[in-house]
Amino acid sequence: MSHPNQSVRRLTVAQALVQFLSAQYSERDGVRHRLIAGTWGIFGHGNVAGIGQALLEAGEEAMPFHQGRNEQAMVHAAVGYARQRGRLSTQAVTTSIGPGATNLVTGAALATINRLPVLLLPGDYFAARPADPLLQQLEHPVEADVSVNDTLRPVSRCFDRITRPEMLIPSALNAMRVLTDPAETGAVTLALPQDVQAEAYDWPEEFFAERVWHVRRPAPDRTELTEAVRAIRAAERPLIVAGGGVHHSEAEEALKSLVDATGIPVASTQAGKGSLRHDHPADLGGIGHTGTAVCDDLARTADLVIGVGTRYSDFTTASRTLFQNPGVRFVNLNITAFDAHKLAGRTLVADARSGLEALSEGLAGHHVSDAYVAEYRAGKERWEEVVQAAFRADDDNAVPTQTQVLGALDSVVGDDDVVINAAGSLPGDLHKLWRARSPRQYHLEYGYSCMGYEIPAGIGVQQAAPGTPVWSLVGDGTYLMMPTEIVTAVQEGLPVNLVLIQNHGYASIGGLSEETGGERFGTAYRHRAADGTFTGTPLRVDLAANAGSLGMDVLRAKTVRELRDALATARASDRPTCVYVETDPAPTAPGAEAWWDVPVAEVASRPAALAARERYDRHTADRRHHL
Ligand SMILES: Cc1ncc(C[n+]2csc(CCOP(=O)(O)OP(=O)(O)O)c2C)c(N)n1
Ligand SMILES: [Mg+2]
Repeated sequence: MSHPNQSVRRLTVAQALVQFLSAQYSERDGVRHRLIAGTWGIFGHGNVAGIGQALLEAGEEAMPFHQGRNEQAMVHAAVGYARQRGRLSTQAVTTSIGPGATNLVTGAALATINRLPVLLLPGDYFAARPADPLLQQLEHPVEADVSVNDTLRPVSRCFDRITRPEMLIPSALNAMRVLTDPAETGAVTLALPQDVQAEAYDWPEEFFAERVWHVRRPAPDRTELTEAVRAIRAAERPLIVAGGGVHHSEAEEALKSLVDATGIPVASTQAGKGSLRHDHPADLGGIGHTGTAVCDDLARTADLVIGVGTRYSDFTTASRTLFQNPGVRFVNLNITAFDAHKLAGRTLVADARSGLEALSEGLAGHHVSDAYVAEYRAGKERWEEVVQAAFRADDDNAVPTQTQVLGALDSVVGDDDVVINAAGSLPGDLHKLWRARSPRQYHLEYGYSCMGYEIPAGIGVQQAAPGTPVWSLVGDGTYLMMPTEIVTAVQEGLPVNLVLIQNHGYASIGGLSEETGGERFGTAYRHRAADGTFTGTPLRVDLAANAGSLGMDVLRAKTVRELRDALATARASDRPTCVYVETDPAPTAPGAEAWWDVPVAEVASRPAALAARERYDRHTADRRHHL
């Protein structure tokens, strides 16, 4: 189709998409960022001749290309990149058809749940259907237009399938809108049938013009603000719960100003930790099931909880058992009305920074009581002793426990080092113990808690923050789930550091299993014994040798002293380096201060489950509906 009075450029759909993406920018607070900073890809027949050819034609400057090993991992890398860049810049991921495309599902869910933008470009079956079924095609006997890519619909914030070239124009614009919308963002999927990718079309020149997407900071509604201020002024024991929205909005300074002026203490979720520096007198650390004693004590007695950019996950609310003050009320500052309404909260729908600034103005002259300040400061001091005890190693020549590993890391990192983790027993230990020194330091993916996020995310973070030491912390189970992107770090020359903690299986789920009557069934990495169970000797796998074989430098640390030295060496190195350590399983982490609801068998023959169910029933009695 030609466009009268418009100049046009004849390109394939794939070429047009790459050209379009190379000209998109985001802007917030007057600063411009390239929106799609690069494209990850693994090629197969679904994208090699379409997007692959288009990337080659565009060249590295127009669209940098990164080669991944696993499609899910490429999404993790893009997510890590986007989070480090404050959601103002992200990466695209191109895949083939079928298994390449469905490998995206886990990454897409992770991105969407964590509200982090990524652009997914899976190949799809021919739109014209010349010879069904093609290789890797699922033929649905009833719904002929279903493709395996439809599995991406529920995990995407926006999904489209480009079955005609001209569809790309509205669809690509809408995709950019969602990626840069602070309330809607997440995984954005444009499924690209392989014949359409290669088809030529006369594109209007304007489609390729630079386009800047303003990332808005909506201010609060006046009535909601007045009500929120009134509620906070009336509260005697207010507690701020800082969530990931504080970081996404870069609202840390605004939060600090509010807290400095009012004395209201801050508890943080996994996504929000680091909203205040750990040594700020009002920073009480993590809240909820993996929270600190001082936070959870305050949460139990708070009369007003001020949620800032939080989704109130079950870990935060201790499965709705944490906020026990009979009169407790919630004020929720959130950019999505969906989250602001949670726990029957008073809503303050706004950007976190705008909202906090408005609250500071409205609260001028207000300060919580001296007694309240003294109470939480004393609690903070007591918790600091818990941290020190967990980090301290009395014998430098002993095998470290896991919390001593964190203590050693704490002693070598600088203010800007980034520590990445997502699953296992580390998230709980880190939430309770880590001393976050800067807003981006504590990089915990705990929306999806996806084993295997850490290594690829480390690559994305390192790409976003060259020169910053990056630490991917992984357990042995997590390492085995997805070590493949080590090769990518080596290929890209990215000095990501790995701290690999060997404890021969799933310590976290083993503990959970024991608590819930499962007797650690199936959670240790051991040989099958004569009776058929996995209770034989530990598996003799050498994960350090594995990391070395993929191209990393490897340092094996057997003692606390060797560990500290190895961490310092890794930090100074300009090569990707793995610090491997076997840990002493003796528990040195503080126990849970609040409950987490994991249902236990209501009937069973084994005593462990019966005892666990009794405990469970006692806890469920504490559940509350906040109305
Ligand atoms: C992809 C994925 N599968 C399963 C789980 C459930 N899960 C959470 S932690 C964990 C074990 C992690 O083991 P490891 O990395 O060795 O850490 P450890 O528990 O020993 O600290 C499992 C299986 C998960 N979070 N992600
Ligand atoms: Mg383990």
